[in-house]
Amino acid sequence: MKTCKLNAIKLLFCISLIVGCNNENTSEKNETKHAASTTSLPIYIKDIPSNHPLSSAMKRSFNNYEAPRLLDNELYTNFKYTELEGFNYNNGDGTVSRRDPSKIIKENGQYYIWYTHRNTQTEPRGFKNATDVVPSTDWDLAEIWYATSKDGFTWKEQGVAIPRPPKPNPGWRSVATADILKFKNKYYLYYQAFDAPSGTYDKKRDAYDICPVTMSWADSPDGPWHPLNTVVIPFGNENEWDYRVIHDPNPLVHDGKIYIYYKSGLDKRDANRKFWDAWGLAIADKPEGPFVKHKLNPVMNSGHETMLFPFKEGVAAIVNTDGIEHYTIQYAKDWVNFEIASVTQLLPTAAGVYAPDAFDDDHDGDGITWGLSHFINAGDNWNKMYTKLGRFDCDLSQKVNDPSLKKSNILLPNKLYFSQGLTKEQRSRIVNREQIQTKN
Ligand code: AAL
Repeated sequence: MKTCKLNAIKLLFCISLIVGCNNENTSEKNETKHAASTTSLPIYIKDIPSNHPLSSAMKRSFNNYEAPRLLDNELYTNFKYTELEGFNYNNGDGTVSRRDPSKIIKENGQYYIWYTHRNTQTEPRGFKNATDVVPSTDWDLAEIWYATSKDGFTWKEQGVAIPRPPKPNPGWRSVATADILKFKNKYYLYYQAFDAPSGTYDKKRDAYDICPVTMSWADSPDGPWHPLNTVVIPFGNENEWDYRVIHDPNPLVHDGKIYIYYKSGLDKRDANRKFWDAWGLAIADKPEGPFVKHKLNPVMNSGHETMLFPFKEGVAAIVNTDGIEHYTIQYAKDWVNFEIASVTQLLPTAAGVYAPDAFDDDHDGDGITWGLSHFINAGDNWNKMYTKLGRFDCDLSQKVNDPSLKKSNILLPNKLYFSQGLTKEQRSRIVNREQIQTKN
């Protein structure tokens, strides 16, 4: 109801802007426009005259977002976080990690989630110190495990879904960062398959963290999983934007086809970290491919680990860190051309969302209200690097209306701000500059 009213206001407003523009050359209308411009903007949105002159910011409010007020914006939310029950992290000694959760699906009356699971003799020690049993990074020497839950808060770890296959099959070193697809009553896990410790520098590609994306399928979410053992999303050619890496496959179903969004990026992926993370789209008729890359790729210009779900007739994306449009929620009505729908804060990281209609392909996505996020540096100790899973709740659903989740003034503890302190070098640069200025 509320949305209809707002859409009506938006429509009226757009029409009025168009009408206003078309009439710009007639002197009669110019007089009206002039008359309107001497009046302040009315206090009620409904009272704004069709030809009232607007600043760029106000035009943007009506034209660029779902709704001008956060409270009415179905694609705005803040996020609440809850610790999970049921996962053991070996007292946070860095030897056990769970990260990069998949989407969550509900089958047989319970929720299922898959994730990167590492249980190694030591914490990650960098690729120079990696051995057959010592991991380089948090996602090295990992397997894909799964867990189930009745309520989404307490989870029961069920064990391995996709083990590391024997050498030389893709992923013999590590399998990580899986996402789930349900298609025609079969289940498909797409994931990254490493044949070297992640972090190893690949001279040919001038990049770290190289691995192909492959897939395993099963008749049941409990497995057994059958590996395809081939690359499903091919790397781009040299000089193409997605030549260096293909990461974070995220499958959905649209118009009877499999849509996989994946991360790659422009520029060198070396230690200077000057690369530009961006997202591509690859489409196939069948889960095993062949996947054809969209000619407008990349379709998103930001996001390290982007979370996607069907929304209305289009697809929405939670764009977390990295890139010019980080911390935004975006929407692509045509599943290709993304626009910013809102800007928000404290977003989940690399989360797996529970989108009940993720694979329904009914052009009427409701949205999401929860999922599991990962939290890197879980023990606040980079020398014992591990990641844990936690739950987030939000209101990005058309059916749910929780005004408390539409607030933007989230109070964070002061110590969080002061934990973002200056380095010694920054402090002395600032002090030196002050001293020079005082002398002058
Ligand atoms: C994640 C993802 C991919 C990367 C690594 C593990 O956040 O982007 O999965 O390879 O980091």
